Amino acid sequence: MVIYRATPAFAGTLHYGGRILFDKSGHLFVSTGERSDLQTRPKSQDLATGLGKIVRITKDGKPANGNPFINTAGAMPENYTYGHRNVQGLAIHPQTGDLWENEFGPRGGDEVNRIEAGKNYGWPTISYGLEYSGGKIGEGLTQKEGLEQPVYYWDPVVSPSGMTFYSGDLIPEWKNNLFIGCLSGSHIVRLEIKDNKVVGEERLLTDRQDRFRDVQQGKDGALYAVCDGAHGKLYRIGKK
Ligand SMILES: [Ca+2]
Repeated sequence: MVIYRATPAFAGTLHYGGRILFDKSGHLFVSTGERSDLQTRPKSQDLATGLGKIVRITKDGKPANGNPFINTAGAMPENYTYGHRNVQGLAIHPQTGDLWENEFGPRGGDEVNRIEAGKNYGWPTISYGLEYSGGKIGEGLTQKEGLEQPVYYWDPVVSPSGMTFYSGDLIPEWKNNLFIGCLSGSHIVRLEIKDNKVVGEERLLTDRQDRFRDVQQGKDGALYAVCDGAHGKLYRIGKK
């Protein structure tokens, strides 16, 4: 059964988003991409579409109660935030309960954002990246009134993918740190966060050349990371 379909359909093979996460009330956050093409890219800013969004839906696919655009004429009521490029990671901060995400930037400008209902995260109006050709994105702006700044960004890119906040007891010094699997970066990023700002970054397993697709916490308090590619591996990270 299809419970949600990101529309409009587009004949392409890039930027699907695709991450799914339950919130505390049992609703689903779902991320979508803007399908990469110059023709579909502006739809990140168009609330009448489901492209380049984080949506919030019930388990049977209806717009969740309290969604920010439920009463906005012409807007899809499933939409929760907009102005995203290709959201690959979703996680809820164990202390604040806030939703955080990461998304691919273009050439430069991979982002970590703290998500607040109804806000515009800027793509493609603002970005810390360039076109792959080296040209500017739009007017080449990095900031604009009314558009959210990322909490953190990378240039050069790391291609952030699945992520989780650590809440276990096995490695107490990692409590509430954000762990992000990186694809082209072929490492795991550990971010220390204080008062909603990143105050430290460490890169783990940098010598492996593995594409880290996702990282999650196990019931034993260890972190588990999966890799894609020809030699797909599962890592268990227990102690420093
Ligand atoms: Ca952004």
